[in-house]
Amino acid sequence: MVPATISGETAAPIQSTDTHCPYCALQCAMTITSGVGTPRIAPREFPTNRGGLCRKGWTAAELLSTPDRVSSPLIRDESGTLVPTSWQVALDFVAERIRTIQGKHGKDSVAVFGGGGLTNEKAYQLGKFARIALGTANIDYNGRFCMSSAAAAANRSLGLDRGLPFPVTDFDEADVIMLIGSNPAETMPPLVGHFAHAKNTGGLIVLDPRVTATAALVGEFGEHIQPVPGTDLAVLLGISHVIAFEGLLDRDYIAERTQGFDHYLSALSAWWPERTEAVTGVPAEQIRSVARTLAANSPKQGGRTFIITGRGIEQSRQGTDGVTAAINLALMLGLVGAAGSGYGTLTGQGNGQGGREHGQKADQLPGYRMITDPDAREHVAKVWGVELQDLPDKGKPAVELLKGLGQPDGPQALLVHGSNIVVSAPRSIDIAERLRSLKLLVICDFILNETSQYADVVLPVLQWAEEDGTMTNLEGRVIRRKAATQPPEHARSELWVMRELAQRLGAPGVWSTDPAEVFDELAAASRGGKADYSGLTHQTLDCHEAHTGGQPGSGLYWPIPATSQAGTPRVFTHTFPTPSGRATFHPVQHRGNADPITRDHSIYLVTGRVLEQYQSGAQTRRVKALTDAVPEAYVEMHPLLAQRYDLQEGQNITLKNDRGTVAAAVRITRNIRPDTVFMPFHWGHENSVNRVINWVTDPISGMPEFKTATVLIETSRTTAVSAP
Ligand SMILES: Nc1nc2c(c(=O)[nH]1)N[C@H]1C(S)=C(S)[C@@H](COP(=O)(O)OP(=O)(O)OC[C@H]3O[C@@H](n4cnc5c(=O)[nH]c(N)nc54)[C@H](O)[C@@H]3O)O[C@H]1N2
Ligand SMILES: Nc1nc2c(c(=O)[nH]1)N[C@H]1C(S)=C(S)[C@@H](COP(=O)(O)OP(=O)(O)OC[C@H]3O[C@@H](n4cnc5c(=O)[nH]c(N)nc54)[C@H](O)[C@@H]3O)O[C@H]1N2
Ligand code: SF4
Ligand SMILES: [Mo]
Repeated sequence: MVPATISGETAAPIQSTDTHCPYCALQCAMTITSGVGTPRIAPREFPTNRGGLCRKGWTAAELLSTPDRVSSPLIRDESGTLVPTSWQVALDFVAERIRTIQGKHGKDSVAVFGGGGLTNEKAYQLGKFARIALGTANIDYNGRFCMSSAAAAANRSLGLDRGLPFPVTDFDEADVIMLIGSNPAETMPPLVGHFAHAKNTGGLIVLDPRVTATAALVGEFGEHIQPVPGTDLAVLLGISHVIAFEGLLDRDYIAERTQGFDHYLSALSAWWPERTEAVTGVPAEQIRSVARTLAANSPKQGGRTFIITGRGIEQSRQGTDGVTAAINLALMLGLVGAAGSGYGTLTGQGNGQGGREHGQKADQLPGYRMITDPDAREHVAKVWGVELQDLPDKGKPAVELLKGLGQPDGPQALLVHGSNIVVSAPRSIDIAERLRSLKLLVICDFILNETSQYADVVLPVLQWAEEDGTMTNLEGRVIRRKAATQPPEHARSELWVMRELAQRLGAPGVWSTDPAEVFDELAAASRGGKADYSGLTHQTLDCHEAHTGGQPGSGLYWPIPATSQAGTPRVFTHTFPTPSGRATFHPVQHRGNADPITRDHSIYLVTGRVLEQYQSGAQTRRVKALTDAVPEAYVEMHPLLAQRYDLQEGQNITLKNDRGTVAAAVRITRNIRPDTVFMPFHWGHENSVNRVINWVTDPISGMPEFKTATVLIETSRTTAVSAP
């Protein structure tokens, strides 16, 4: 912090602190000025946001002093009310209940659910806490709902999952950027500034069933592909077919840097453009023209092209294969690792990248090590000071874990750090039932979100601007988050909460509450792993982020081994971290959605986000300017569909399927396919779209099918029309 005083104001000390936004993975840089009234936020020059912020970033300080902040630990009393209590009583109660439940049902009967918004230090400590303080295998987190398909595909094909294997500034010179199921104009607005060159030269290609704010940028010369929801994989096979059979491949690259292409070629042969059109609704001519544009701008032709995936293709039961098709296309064109070109995914949550590297994923240990790898286990057990046999095996991925809650063989207790499950998990009505059947639900949060209504204990923790730590953004750039404001009296850091519980449970090992010390331990645990942070400390990061010589600081990209202490802005430039050093073409086939269109009146539902709300809405629905901008749940539909059901703008309707119903107001727009409706997932209770979303998962990644489902439309007048 830099203390200062502003003349003319009373003598309150003014603190200005350079830090980063609490929300998405772009991690825009900002300065917080605190000391008088609500802290003020100003954007800061940084390579990702270049002095810009979106509306959520500008208003992020408001939540720090929200009137409904949890002001003391809460325990549910016999009448069912959450009542204030002391930290001592709350922690003793939680530890005692955990001991009793584990005594009766075994160690794995206590589960942990983490979040991609936690700092690296908290995510690391949570993984360690679960494994050696609770001794449970059952820890997973909301990143399973977010990045798991992209991660699984990148690991399988390229040997490494670093969301963007290059800096976002590489987009600046791009000729072509193809965005598959991604809407950054709403989900990461300052990122779109990096697309200016591609946009201005007609090189933006957007795949989305809706004319999103991003699709609207393609202009006259770019391409908006509007597929039937859930068919992107087939579109990509169709494009790849044209590239292969028109001889537009980069044969030298395929020969030198990849393996398995011939096998893939045979999988492509069935996807000629006209067949692809029949499956996807995308005109054969558009498939041909996009394939030719991509090839004409590939590195072989002296061009610079990026293929990028987002949740639109990833959140599906074939999400891993969908991303694999995108990677295969990028490999055919010689993009991956070439200068000024590449494949990547846009990681979502603030620490969505770091959150998947340091051990809160069911099958991982810190440093992106696998918990099933004997060498990794030995290394981490040593750092944690425990015997090898004391490390549990891999746990269940999120959906499986949540489905099992309260079931005879499933977890009987759950600790939640940074997720609002009853709004954001699929099939949320059933998930709520599972939460109700638990013997213990403990929620660490700073507000009472919708999931708290099922909690036995709520522990009030610190918010982003109140604690130190590090975050790893969508480029794998490790940056510093800094304490800028004073926390309220009764809130405590999660590192402290974990230490207190670990001690009460008689856990082995060291439980520091100092983020810099926890980071040093994380760095040691990650040493030699794929995501190696061993060359980093809070202090070195502070130097790298400092503004020097008029240049904005920039953090460091992992891997950052202790031996070099230098970052790695670009990976894959010379080799792939696979046994052969090559990337692999994995053959994939289109299987389609789990929900079939079988009934006369069923329509596609797609889900996603709006600029002004974040995730389950727990945070942004408490910020006035954001809620004024988008106050309630809505369903977007085409005028033709509205006409068919005789619906007016603003009318309340219900979407229904076998899993439940969801209520929302109609918004009529031409920006969507007439057979499809769109609903954001930022609201709870009867307005939570996840009440109708399937919990079927991708067999490789465990990702549920969030993006698409089929529903019937019901209104008081149209019930008869829409009945099956
Ligand atoms: N404003 C805002 N910004 C955010 C967030 C937020 O909640 N609000 N969350 C952050 C997080 S965690 C994430 S993961 C990212 C997500 O960032 P994005 O991936 O950009 O966001 P989404 O809106 O979830 O999905 C993108 C698009 O997928 C489309 N889509 C739906 N079904 C299909 C399909 O079958 N095929 C294709 N091609 N597209 C489809 C939707 O129409 C939507 O426009 O955003 C981050 N930024
Ligand atoms: N239908 C549908 N469902 C979806 C998606 C979709 O596109 N469609 N997207 C999915 C995706 S990509 C994601 S990422 C998830 C996100 O959905 P959730 O996992 O519900 O994420 P948030 O709404 O960000 O919930 C964060 C909660 O943690 C609290 N919190 C914030 N920071 C901290 C912290 O540091 N510590 C603790 N203890 N608490 C904190 C907040 O107050 C809030 O209550 O939703 C998924 N669900
Ligand atoms: S784009 Fe993301 S990081 Fe930047 S201000 Fe908006 S929410 Fe914050
Ligand atoms: Mo996400």
